[in-house]
Amino acid sequence: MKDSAQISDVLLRTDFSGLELYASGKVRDLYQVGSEHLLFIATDRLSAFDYVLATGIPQKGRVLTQLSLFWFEFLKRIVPNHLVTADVRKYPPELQKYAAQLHGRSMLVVRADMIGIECVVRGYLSGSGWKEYKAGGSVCGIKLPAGLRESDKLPEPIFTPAVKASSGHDENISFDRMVTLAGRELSQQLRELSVKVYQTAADYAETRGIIIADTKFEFGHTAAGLVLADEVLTPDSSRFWPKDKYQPGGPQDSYDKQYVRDYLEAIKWNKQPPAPALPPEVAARTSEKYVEAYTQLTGHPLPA
Ligand code: Q0Z
Repeated sequence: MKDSAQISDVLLRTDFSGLELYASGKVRDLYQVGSEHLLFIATDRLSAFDYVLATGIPQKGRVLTQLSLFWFEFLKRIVPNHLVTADVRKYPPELQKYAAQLHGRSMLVVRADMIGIECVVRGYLSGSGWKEYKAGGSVCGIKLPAGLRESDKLPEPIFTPAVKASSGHDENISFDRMVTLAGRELSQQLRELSVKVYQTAADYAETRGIIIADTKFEFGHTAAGLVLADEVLTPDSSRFWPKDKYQPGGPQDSYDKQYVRDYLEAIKWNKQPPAPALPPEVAARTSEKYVEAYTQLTGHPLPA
């Protein structure tokens, strides 16, 4: 009966009465569960040009969650992570009444003491990295060779930390600044770990036809030590480029959001709120791109 209703079921906002909202982002919500755990939920919201659009993308929350789970498993020998379980039946009893909403798009995680620095690794020159390079030949204080073009592959991946600025945007900082904020030993540990995790994931993704141009990790301290937290190596935390279309010398099409960006440019949205709704076919094609990213990267269909 509701096969079609199920698969087109879009979650724009969560409402778990009785649970305390711990944090809410543009596209994700975090709830407090007991004193030691958090419930991490990926909604189907989509942000483009810094705004959350009025239209949800079917399957997006499931794809991001399942991709994070894939990477946590793939990377667990290199880095411990905050995941407890994504099996809703193993969630605490008070969450069971929300099982249908939570299935596939949520994770029960250990509450960590988050390190307030975004651990960004770049293998390619794009976004703010490209802007900084164009302006002064370096990125976050790292001097790069002359003559690089936009989207070029870097000689080796670089660690370019950032902090949340008051504007809500990320502000790139030098490694020295990170040392001042977080201490030398921890900063060196995070830099080494971040680059290793990126390299491992990017090497794998390339064999599956996807370039991970850059990505952002967030780490925290738990009783068990340092863990990789948040979502990992998703299209929302990374730039994914289809390898077969890679053409350095300019910006690359986004693996997932290109139809949305093209539509918003075509209607000449002034990029001021309210963000417009998307035509159903743009939402549907975008959904297909997210699902395709999962399938292409993992080699498996998106789990039911
Ligand atoms: C992650 C974020 C989101 C908004 C806090 N395991 C953890 N322990 C403590 N804090 C966090 C985590 Cl993952 C944590 N964020 C990022 C997620 C909505 C902000 F769903 N903030």
